[in-house]
Amino acid sequence: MDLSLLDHPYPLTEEQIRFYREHRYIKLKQVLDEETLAHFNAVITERVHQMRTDDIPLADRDTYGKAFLQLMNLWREDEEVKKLVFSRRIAGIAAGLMETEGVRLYHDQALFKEAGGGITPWHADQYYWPLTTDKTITAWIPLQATPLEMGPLEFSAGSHRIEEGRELAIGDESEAILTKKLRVTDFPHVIEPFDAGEISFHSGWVFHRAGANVTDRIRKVMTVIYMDRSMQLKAPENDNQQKDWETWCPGAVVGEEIDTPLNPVLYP
Ligand SMILES: O=C(O)CCC(=O)C(=O)O
Repeated sequence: MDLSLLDHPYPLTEEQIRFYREHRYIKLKQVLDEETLAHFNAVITERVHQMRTDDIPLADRDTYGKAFLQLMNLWREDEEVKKLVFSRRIAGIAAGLMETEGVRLYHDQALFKEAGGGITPWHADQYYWPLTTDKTITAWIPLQATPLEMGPLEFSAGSHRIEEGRELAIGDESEAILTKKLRVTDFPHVIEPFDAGEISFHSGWVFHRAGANVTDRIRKVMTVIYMDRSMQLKAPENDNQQKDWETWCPGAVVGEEIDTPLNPVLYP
């Protein structure tokens, strides 16, 4: 399997960088080709099935649990998945959009929204992260074309400017409060399908959600979360940040660069 595309640069235009700076999300087409996508669809599906431990029926889960199966740091379990997570093409886009020289891995996760799976409530990711600056970005990589019925990622474009609501964990409350709050702002609510090979990038403080998967197929998505290469650890401000420190960067020291074996530099 020729995976050389994973190392080919994906040049960004000035316009794309400006768009991201303004809206803190962007969707980019043809980052991956159909062959590469099909390969990782198969590899990641297999790995998710191996790593999955619980088998609680959808109906018995809470809103977060109904949103997706969530498996983390697949790169450490699977050399093949690692090739996607360590892709210089995707990491280079992350660095370009954040207008930073280099990026490190924070962690990866597979997010599989099952057939009949529920919504992903509105939230901002960085509430969970003990990181000092907003130079953080998630590559959301659908492993198939994702029509509206499957629950593609939605964004409140530019909503990183709102501070109220950042303190909400993902759940019924964040969905209720943020739906109301975001409706009365001028930030456009972007709900669009994803083509095969299209990837979105969003920053840690922009609010986003996803609809339910009303199809009979799983919405398979891989995500890679990057941070500025010189990101420092901050003292945790809530239990989730404490847990993230222990899980994603154990050994990192408050006030120092997060340079642990779990956080390799992926670009340049
Ligand atoms: O895939 C989803 O439904 C939500 C993903 C998300 O919130 C994220 O990647 O930050």
